[in-house]
Amino acid sequence: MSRTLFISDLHLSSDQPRVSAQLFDFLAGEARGAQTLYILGDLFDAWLGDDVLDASQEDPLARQVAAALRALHEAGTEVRLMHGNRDFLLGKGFAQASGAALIEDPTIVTLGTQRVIVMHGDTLCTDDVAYQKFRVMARAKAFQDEFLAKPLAARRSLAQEYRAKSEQTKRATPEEIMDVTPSAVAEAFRRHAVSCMIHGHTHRPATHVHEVDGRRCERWVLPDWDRRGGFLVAENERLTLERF
Ligand code: LP5
Ligand code: MN
Repeated sequence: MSRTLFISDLHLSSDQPRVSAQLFDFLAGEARGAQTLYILGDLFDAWLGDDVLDASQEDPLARQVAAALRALHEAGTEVRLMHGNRDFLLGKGFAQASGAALIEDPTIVTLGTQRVIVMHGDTLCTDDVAYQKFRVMARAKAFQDEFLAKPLAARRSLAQEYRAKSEQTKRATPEEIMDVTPSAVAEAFRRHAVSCMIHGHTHRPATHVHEVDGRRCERWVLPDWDRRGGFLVAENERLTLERF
């Protein structure tokens, strides 16, 4: 039987060593023997550029995570990595160091006999207009090139500023705005002709059933790892959400 695992929203940072420890346990334990591990965005709390992997950098977390993913990859599990809204600057350097393959958002995956759409989830939050504006800016190549050309210390302080602004904006934004927009979910099921979706980002782990043009569709939302993490396991097309 083919076993596929999905995780997202770990938000790894050196301030939260417990979460990194949980990931290292997961990669050395539960994940071994799986055919594929999908990481659907926000593996890191903020990714400032692949040069954080350089041996000259004081913080070893990025190197440790890359090494742990590489060990899983070398043990025979394919690791596939999608960008989130915090770590969309993960690039070829990280892919090479970790053995992970960067995948597009969205990607269509085949589980057993079923085609499934996997995504980070932020693109489904179309009512969050302030965020979608930020997203367009942050994903523009010119903006990223300019950011990446700055010294690491300057990037770190800009990222802190963005994070603070984000936390401030979120406090003033109604909860339902920050959840997925139902019409965007329906549109994704329709456009990709799938009836199963897996995503993270909203930190609201659940299984939702949607009816789209008379079709029964399932949407699986992955948990974040900030308080209590977990993963989704697919054994052929059978999905189960597991919490730690
Ligand atoms: O991330 P989270 O969970 O707090 O909230 C998200 C949305 N916010 C974001 C912004 C990120 O947190 C910013 C951190 C990025 C770190 C990467 C560093 C590399 C940057 C490189 C740039 C090329 O994604 C939040 C959503 C929420 O999810 C729910 O979906 O609501 O969106 C907002 O809060 C909207 C805000 O308008 C975002 C504002 C960000 C700052 C804007 C720039 C301000 C200019 C600062 C001065 C230079
Ligand atoms: Mn996210």
